[in-house]
Amino acid sequence: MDDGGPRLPAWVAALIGVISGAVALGVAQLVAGLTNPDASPVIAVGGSMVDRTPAALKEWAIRTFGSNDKLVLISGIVVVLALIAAGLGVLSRRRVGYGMTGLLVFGLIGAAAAMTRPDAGSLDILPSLVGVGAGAWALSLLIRRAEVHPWEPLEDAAAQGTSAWTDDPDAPPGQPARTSGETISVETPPVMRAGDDLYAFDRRRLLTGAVVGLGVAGVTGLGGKLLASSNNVDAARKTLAKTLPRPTIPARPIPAGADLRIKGLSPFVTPNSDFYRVDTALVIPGVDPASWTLKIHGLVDKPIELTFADLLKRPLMEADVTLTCVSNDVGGPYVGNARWLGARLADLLREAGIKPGADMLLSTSKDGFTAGTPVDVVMDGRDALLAIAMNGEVLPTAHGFPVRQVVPGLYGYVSATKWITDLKVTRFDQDEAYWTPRGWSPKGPIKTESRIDVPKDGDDIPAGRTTIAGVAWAQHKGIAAVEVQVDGGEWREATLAQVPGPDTWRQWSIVADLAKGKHVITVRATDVTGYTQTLQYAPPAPDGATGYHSIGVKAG
Ligand SMILES: Nc1nc2c(c(=O)[nH]1)N[C@H]1C(S)=C(S)[C@@H](COP(=O)(O)O)O[C@H]1N2
Ligand SMILES: [Mo]
Repeated sequence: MDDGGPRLPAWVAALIGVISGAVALGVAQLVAGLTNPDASPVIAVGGSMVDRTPAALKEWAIRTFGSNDKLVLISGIVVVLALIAAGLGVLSRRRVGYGMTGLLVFGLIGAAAAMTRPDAGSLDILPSLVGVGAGAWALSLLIRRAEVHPWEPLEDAAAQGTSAWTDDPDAPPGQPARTSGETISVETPPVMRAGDDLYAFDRRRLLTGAVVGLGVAGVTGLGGKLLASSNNVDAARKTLAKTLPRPTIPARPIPAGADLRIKGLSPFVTPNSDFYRVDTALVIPGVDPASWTLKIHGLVDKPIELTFADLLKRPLMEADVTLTCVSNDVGGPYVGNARWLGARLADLLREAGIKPGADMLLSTSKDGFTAGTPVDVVMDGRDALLAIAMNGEVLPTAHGFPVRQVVPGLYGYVSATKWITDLKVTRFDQDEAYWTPRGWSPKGPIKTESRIDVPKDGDDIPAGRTTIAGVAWAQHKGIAAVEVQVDGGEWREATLAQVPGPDTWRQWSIVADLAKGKHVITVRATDVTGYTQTLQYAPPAPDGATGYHSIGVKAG
């Protein structure tokens, strides 16, 4: 219902809505920073959206945006929220209560999302609710500040003893107008005719209100972000870096011939900073090793609960293992090789005592992600680890600090749980891991694949002798041969680099003589079991891509 006064222009109301929304989010961020960063409404809603995203859409997002997929999602949510807030502002012209109700609804959605996150605590309701309160307060304040009523003198005008309101609607905005015989200053609100509605607002009060509102939103939002990142996890990583235990069982040195050192070819060891990152976490979970524990329970004789100190006291071993993401399409980037330091999973499980009939190891992360790993794979002697370090460095937070699982030969989604906190020994017919109900196969052995790194697809290269090089992987089997074909001709065997074992990728290279013109170069690998990767293309879903990687180049 109208209060009878002239209404604010729609854009002013929309602006007020957006500023109030920003105040709500900023304050929510601050409260989240003080309590739990994951409980920020945008992060919580985004997280729920990630968990509800159909596999095909997730696939598309990873393909299209790569590791920026999270940034794109958050930006999208913020844009949608800004549009909604603008709409609520416009509604508030009719009655502030409409805008307030709208804000409350969004606060409840945020609170519901935060409360239903897998790692939710009872305090997680606070950021959304306090944020909405602040937003509602900002909304009513800004609307009241900006509105001008014919019967109310303007603040500035009143100070000058003049009435701001003009009875001459045709008076040009910002110009002194005659009102009841008095003149007023340039502070006169613009008064315009639009249809039959008289729109007016107090420009100066709106401006100061907007600046203060944006200031509050910015300061609280930034403060919340700072609080969230200045937690003790970084400090704990630094302390651990000084006391990182030495391996009881060091890995064999990486053979000198493992890296062919060809420009453009993936280095044998992927630096941590270049290592691909794939996970469902919008905010990297902060897990303090001082309070970290790992429960091993389920179908075991003796459940175990391990502290981080307990883990460090165990014999630690190193292993060179190449991780691969099931979402990696043919020729894709989601594969990387690192030296991991950790405790042997099989030893721990043996201590707990696996009961007959158990065939699945369900690992759970701090943020609720789960992976289901076949028990027989973990127990067959391969270097399945609870890893605490990566390439000689404390595990980076993005890669699972303080502890993650690494199992050679299995795609990450069924084995490589980061920020791991729980291990349940169970059965595939009794439990389901995160990606299974989302359309991905319950089991995910890595498929034998190969990739051309140099030249790149679409490159212009000089005609004549050209080095073609890349990587091939068949973890826990090992790569036996790589062949390269130019323009559908004969398959020629590439030179293979050395490898420390069967669990890493293997570099390869070959020299080809390319005449002037366009060429298609294709690669295929054969693993140690004698299996040659299939030509048949399969997309990543449901259990990993297959097909030959081909590139096109122009020699000139
Ligand atoms: N907690 C958690 N762990 C996770 C995931 C996840 O979403 N959450 N994704 C898995 C997937 S799909 C892959 S491919 C690997 C990637 O590990 P990286 O990010 O260290 O490369 O982590 C695995 N571990
Ligand atoms: Mo993955």
